[in-house]
Amino acid sequence: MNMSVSRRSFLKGLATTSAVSVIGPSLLASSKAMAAETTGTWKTSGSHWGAFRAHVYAGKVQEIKPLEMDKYPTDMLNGIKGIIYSPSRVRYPMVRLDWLKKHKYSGETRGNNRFIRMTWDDALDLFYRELERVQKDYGPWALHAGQTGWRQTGQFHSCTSHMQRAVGMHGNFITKVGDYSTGAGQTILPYVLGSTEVYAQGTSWSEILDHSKNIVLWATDPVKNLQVGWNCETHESFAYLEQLKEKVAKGEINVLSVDPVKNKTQRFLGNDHMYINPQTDVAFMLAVAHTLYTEDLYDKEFIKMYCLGFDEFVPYFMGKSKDNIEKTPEWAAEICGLPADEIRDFARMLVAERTQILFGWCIQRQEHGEQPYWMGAVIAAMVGQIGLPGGGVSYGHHYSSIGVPSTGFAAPGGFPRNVDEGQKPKWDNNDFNGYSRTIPVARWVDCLLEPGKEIKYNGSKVILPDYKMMIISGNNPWHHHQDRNRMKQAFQKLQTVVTIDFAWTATCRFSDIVLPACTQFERNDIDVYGSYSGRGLVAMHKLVDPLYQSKTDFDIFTELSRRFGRHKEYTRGMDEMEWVRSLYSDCRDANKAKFDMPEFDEFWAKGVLDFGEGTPWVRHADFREDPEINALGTPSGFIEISSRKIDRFGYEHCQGHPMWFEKSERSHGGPGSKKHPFWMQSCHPDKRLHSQMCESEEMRATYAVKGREPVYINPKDAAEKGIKDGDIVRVFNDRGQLLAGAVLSDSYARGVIRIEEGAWYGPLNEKVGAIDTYGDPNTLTQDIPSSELAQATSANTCLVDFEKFKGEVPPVTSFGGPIEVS
Ligand SMILES: Nc1nc2c(c(=O)[nH]1)N[C@H]1C(S)=C(S)[C@@H](COP(=O)(O)OP(=O)(O)OC[C@H]3O[C@@H](n4cnc5c(=O)[nH]c(N)nc54)[C@H](O)[C@@H]3O)O[C@H]1N2
Ligand SMILES: Nc1nc2c(c(=O)[nH]1)N[C@H]1C(S)=C(S)[C@@H](COP(=O)(O)OP(=O)(O)OC[C@H]3O[C@@H](n4cnc5c(=O)[nH]c(N)nc54)[C@H](O)[C@@H]3O)O[C@H]1N2
Ligand SMILES: [Mo]
Repeated sequence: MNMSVSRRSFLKGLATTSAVSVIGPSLLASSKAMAAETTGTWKTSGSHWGAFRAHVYAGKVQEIKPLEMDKYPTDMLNGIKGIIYSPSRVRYPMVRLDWLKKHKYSGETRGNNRFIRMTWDDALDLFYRELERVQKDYGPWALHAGQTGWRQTGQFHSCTSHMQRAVGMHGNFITKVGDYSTGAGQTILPYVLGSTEVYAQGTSWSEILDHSKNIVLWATDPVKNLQVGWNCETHESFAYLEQLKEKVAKGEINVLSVDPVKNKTQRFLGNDHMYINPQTDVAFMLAVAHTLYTEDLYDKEFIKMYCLGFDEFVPYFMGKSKDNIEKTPEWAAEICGLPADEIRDFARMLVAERTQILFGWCIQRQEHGEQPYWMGAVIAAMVGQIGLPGGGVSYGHHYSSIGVPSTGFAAPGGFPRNVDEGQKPKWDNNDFNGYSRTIPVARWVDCLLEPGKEIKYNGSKVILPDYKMMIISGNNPWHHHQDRNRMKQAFQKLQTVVTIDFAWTATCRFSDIVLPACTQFERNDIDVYGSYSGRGLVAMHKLVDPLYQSKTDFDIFTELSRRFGRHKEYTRGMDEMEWVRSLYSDCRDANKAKFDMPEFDEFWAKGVLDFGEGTPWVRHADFREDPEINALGTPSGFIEISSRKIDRFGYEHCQGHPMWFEKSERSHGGPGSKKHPFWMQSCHPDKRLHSQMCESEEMRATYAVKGREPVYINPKDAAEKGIKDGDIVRVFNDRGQLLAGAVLSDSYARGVIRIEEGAWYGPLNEKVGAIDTYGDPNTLTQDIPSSELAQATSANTCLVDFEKFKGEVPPVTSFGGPIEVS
């Protein structure tokens, strides 16, 4: 398949594309939202989508408008009411019929969604009975309560902490290391740059705007992804992105996107674009290194003073070691689809002027995902601008206000996740039966399918535990994990699954006991305003009382711990508002010397506290100034272009220096592409936070196609298959099949399709292989590790094919809760 490559010279820059304004203060300014209300009250709260004021009247949230401080609110605020009043809410404690009635836990019918209603007392008794049984009959290795995720915001109510503290007071359990976001990146970069980098504050946007002449947006879509934050998002980054757009238009900064897709940021900035074949960035980068080296353009001084292992690496790209292939631009062109001359031009551009490279994270959520990040650091080192304002490499500017200067003020703490010091669990048993008690996060399904197997992980060995019970809170594994049909098989082996959620997700469908939590809008809390900027604090006022029979996670786990006499230790004798006040008061004390925070009541009434702007900063400037005193956290203290430590692990798929590895599935002529020619990327959704808000009917109406999740397809690819905009399409591979609604768009290169992650899984029935009626991309993704180093998810190493769906279209089964039986 031939890929259309942008031949415009990015060196001369200046795209004339008319940029569509996708962000702006007018976003939510409906006349209704601005109208003065005479009845009801306005309350303040915060969320992953930003801070807002809510008009509450007659016990109902009537409307939501952004906080005045937020100049770039996301239209996802419009989806909040749809979360609270979703037909998919978990209303009552529910227990799976077959699990309750039949013997041996009835794993074979798990997922049939048939549940019966229970009283809170009965449901919690059952939950407690199962905890007891598992600790008594097996031991701590038989319980997995370690999976975490995007709990709603609020420092006190952070729900996974509540679950793990209460369950931890009862007994020990299996937990995880790493995460789905940056599993490969956060594992490799400490060896190379001395920290995870992905979760570190980056060079301030103001420094980038003032000093960069080139910005490479490498697999990153900040305009889409900065709509949400881990804590309450301020959206201050968008002010800088607007300035960047002006500078692009004036020709003051050349911005170049390296991506198989013209993404939302590229369309907003109107910058130049390099289409690259998916998953081939490392081949491209090796050829860039080859060019810098053979044209003698690289910074020898920088390599000598700040780096280690360059000499061991050179023979690899010069064709003198390992595969003995010289990594010339001509070699790379065959793989990555970029003409050799463009690769050379790109290398020359990097060193000609100050260049800032900004990576996103999707590129490491693939097989060998460690390599692009390592190789990216090597390129940046050869360019020699690490530690200079507007130069070097960043791995986080699309995330949670990274790049907005930090204020440095202390944030409020949270509810403790662990048991208090000196306390022991009721079942004080640390015998894990030879199994590992911590597993790499994405390998939890492997445990069920291959219990006892020994796997390699980051220099150590992990023995996969044979767990029998799982407790899920604040995450949605039937969204976040890969390969649904494999998960179905694995879940049949589980004895008991308990899920605590407010939304009846596919995870609830595949559980045995489901407990109704309330949403964050039904409880009081406090949050940081600006995850990395630490701009201020937000009061999270309870908007309405918990709906139906839902309770706060705090109340649920108080009641659970009461069953083994630990509720007083669990709550420390404090109720919700006492906790919120005490978190505020500790924060006030911590900041006393620097900032005079008001009394709690004053803060609470006002709703927000502004610490003011932070101080601009340049990442790695201190290291550049003195690499001995400010040594990096790598084994040598220097940037490690080759790593002896990794080399000594002796891994096949992550060796002593960055390398190009062919993928198990790769489009554009790569392995598997004859049978399933299309690369499916499952990027993060523009109008959701993962699976959160998919339940919002108002929001779904803005993007769904005939009630299905969109699949984005290049118009020529669609035409060849007789598919038109709005058609229902069956997307499939050997792992599964789903229905989705076609959206044709030139933004997608030929051979590339996108289905956004987080679409609610809606299997036609519980059987392995059943078609997914709504369009969850993880019905098709591979459940394989990035490598022996990180064992991270490789969701984006995935090939599929598709066709126009013929025949009777089945109804979507994802929404509306369980089938209630009596
Ligand atoms: N194919 C593919 N898969 C992916 C990704 C990808 O790019 N492609 N991305 C991965 C990444 S980076 C991530 S971070 C994960 C995200 O995976 P998750 O964090 O599991 O995804 P969410 O949809 O945010 O799930 C959060 C769940 O917690 C519930 N919840 C929220 N707040 C509360 C609360 O206060 N109390 C209770 N009891 N429940 C609550 C929500 O209703 C929701 O069901 O997905 C991963 N999966
Ligand atoms: N709106 C919204 N924002 C979010 C989230 C959300 O759910 N919704 N989730 C948050 C979370 S938890 C995370 S982890 C981050 C995720 O942040 P990322 O993982 O960085 O985001 P993605 O949108 O998945 O991908 C970014 C870009 O990478 C490109 N890309 C993918 N594969 C390749 C490749 O092989 N080569 C190249 N060159 N480019 C490639 C995609 O086309 C896309 O434009 O987003 C955060 N922000
Ligand atoms: Mo993530």
